[in-house]
Amino acid sequence: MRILTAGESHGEFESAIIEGFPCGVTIDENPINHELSRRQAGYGRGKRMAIESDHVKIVSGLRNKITLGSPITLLVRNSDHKIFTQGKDDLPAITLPRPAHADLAGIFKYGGKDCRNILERASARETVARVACGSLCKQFLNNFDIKIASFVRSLGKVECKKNPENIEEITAKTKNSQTGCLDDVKAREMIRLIDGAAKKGDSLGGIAEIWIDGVVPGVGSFMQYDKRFDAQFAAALMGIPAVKGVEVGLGFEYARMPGSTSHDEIFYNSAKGFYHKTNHSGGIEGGMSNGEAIVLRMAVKPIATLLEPLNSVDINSKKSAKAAVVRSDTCAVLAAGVIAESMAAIVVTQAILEKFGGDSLKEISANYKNYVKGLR
Ligand code: EPS
Repeated sequence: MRILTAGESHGEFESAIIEGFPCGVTIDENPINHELSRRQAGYGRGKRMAIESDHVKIVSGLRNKITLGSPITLLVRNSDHKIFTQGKDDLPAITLPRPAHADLAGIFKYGGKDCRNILERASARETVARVACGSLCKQFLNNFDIKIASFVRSLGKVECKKNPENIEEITAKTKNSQTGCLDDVKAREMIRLIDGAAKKGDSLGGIAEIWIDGVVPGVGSFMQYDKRFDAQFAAALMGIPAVKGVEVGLGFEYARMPGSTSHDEIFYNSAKGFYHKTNHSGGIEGGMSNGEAIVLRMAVKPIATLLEPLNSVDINSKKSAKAAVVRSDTCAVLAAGVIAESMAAIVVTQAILEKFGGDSLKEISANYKNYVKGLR
């Protein structure tokens, strides 16, 4: 399965083409729209989210809501459409690159004097298309009882120390939550922190944690570096704008512990089969799923645009000045978690397709059932 997205932040559409999605999968637009609205939510999002009400239109690849195996095209219209492919807009040039955004490096790479030519595509608005694709993948994964959820582990220095018992707890606790935090006291602290940052024209980052439940053992591979499941998750999560770090299971903490207290011991009983009592490896050993929940964390840096801007240099005059101020969010860690769920759904779908093969859901399900039978 391959995915390409296209679209500028203020162009007419965000779009994606998914090629290689199996045939025979029932796809409903409602859950896609639900995921798109989750991506828009969260305390600290900016004014753009008040303008947009993201809705998908699927224009190819389905017949009567069932996939045909042909390329699937997804479109999401930008309400705030102000740049045109065949017309002229009246937007002023942005010549003061924002530290931490793609502005300056993009000008080096593509030339020109207007950072807007860079930011239109570099904007996190593009993740709309990824979430639409991820939601399709989630609908495919439902057929194998694979569930994905996320929560906000920390925002700035406010950290939720509570560990969820299972994925259902994450889904229940984060439903309609403004912060995506599992701990009500910490959630209130997060809101105060965001209010304080917004008042000062500052921005915030944080850590989102993603859980994937129901992946059978043996998905992914140790045979080549790019087949390792953890490497694929890391690449997919690092590909989300503003992400600066990814951990699997204990992650960096694992390196600080001796093997005797950190590795997950193996047990067996006839009801569960093989299992672990701990999950420090985050559900992945040797580049493959081991049957436990896959647990990923990603560090999201603070939003690049500051309303109280940092120092920059004008691209034309080369004189020091404050960076450009454009409409932005104070914080988007909850949204980043939703995007990460989508990226994870894409990775798991690709790996399931690779392991169980087949062009249709029927064929893949038969291979899957046969494999699961042999696991005990
Ligand atoms: C975003 C849309 C953007 C930003 C944000 C994310 O809309 P606009 O630039 O028109 O306000 O709100 O993007 C960034 C913060 C960024 O740095 O790119 C969205 O739809 O998620």
